[in-house]
Amino acid sequence: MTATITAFERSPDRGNGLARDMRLRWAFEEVGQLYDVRLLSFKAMKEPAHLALQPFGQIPTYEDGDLALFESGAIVLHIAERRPGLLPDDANARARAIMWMFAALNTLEPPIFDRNLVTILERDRPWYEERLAALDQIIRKRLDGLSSHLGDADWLDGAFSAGDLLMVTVLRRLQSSGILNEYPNLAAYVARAEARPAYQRAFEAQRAVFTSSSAS
Ligand code: GTB
Repeated sequence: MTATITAFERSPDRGNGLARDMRLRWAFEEVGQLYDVRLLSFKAMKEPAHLALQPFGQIPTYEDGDLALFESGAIVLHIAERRPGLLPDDANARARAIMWMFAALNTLEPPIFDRNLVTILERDRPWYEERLAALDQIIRKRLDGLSSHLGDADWLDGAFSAGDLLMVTVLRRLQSSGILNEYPNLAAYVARAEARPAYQRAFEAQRAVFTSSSAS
């Protein structure tokens, strides 16, 4: 049976690969698994049928036979566990790859996500500049640590893994801030990941949704 994921019918990022279905699409492409996509309007995301799958009314979700999942990190882990390509066989290396998945989602993503929200929702507020500066300081601390760890390696721990996949999707959300350019090894890391054929296929697939929705 082919797994089905959900994605925005019309992504607010205009097909720039920032919505979280991109993580799933990329993981599927890395492990060579076919998948189907069900596109949802913002209205449909809040209706009972979708809330039964995702209690917060968000995308993405994953359905395969009897199994329904939400949370992009959990879904990437599930995809990675079922086929080779995203998690090492060695038990210790596998544990470290999963550690980097958590680091991406628990340590890097929160301040980066907050920064994105603040720039969208609080731009006109009197505290905007101060809040942005405080978030940028936290983000730089996290990037300092990540950059030191990566050094001149290609990936976070040996071969490319699900940890790199999630980390890169998080770092890409800094694109418009310019902060990533202060860390040449991290900017090169993101570019290296984006050059992967699996990434490119996933990116084109999600961009095609936006292109066709804008044409209609
Ligand atoms: N923790 C959950 C997960 O990882 O799966 C978070 C899921 C989530 O935030 N989904 C967002 C959503 O459904 C889409 S990805 N939002 C609608 C809602 O909450 O009502 C977040 C996102 C949205 C838009 C952009 N963008 O325009 O650049 C980027 C990322």
